[in-house]
Amino acid sequence: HGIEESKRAAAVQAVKENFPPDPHFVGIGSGTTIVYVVEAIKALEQDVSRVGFVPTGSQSRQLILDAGLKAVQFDSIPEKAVLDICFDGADEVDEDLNCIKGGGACLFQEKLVAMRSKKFICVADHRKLQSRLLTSWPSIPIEVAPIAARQVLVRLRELGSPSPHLREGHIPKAGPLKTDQDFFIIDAPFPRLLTSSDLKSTSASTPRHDDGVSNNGADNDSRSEGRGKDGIWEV
Ligand code: DER
Repeated sequence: HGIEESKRAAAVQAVKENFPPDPHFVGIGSGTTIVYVVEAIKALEQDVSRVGFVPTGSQSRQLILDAGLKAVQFDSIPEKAVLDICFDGADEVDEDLNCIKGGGACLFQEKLVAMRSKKFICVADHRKLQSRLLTSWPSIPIEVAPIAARQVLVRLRELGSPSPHLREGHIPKAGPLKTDQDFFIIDAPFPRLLTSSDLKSTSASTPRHDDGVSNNGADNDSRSEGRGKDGIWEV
């Protein structure tokens, strides 16, 4: 099969095996594979005209509207309501179904929708499956508020990323790409996935100054609150 046929086959099977008989809200992810998921939903026998399809960004919303389906923005869902299911793609998946997401710079809304869904169906062709993450997708995308970007870059370097960097827009626009939330995307390459002990060990280190010099720990009392000498907060 060519790649497009593999994506379509994965999408058709995912919808056939998982689309609920009478859902109220269904999450629709971002990227190119999800196009085949919407196509498969449209091809279902059942009537989906009353289903609220919740987008994960402007591309996803356009896809829902172009398919003639009802789009319901995340903040319009009734307060106590949850989504019956959410379909989305991924950049890389391991055998435990851990995913790297964010290649399409929609990960904030994707996460919002996935976390509010009873079930998350990841639709990915064979290229995405690796024995461990960071094999074919070299970095971890992070969506960050512009004002926090510099501090997050510092922290990522402390966590061992050799070259975390802001993702540039691929359209003629000087400066970093902006997401649907008007946030930046940092891509942080890592040689291997961090473990919780990696995170514990670095966060236990003494707070660092901007110039990277560790303080002498003199302000132990403030460190207990996680705030370094010069106010840098350990995350
Ligand atoms: O950004 C994401 O996480 C998307 O789901 C996306 O990367 C998947 O893209 P694809 O279906 O075009 O490979």
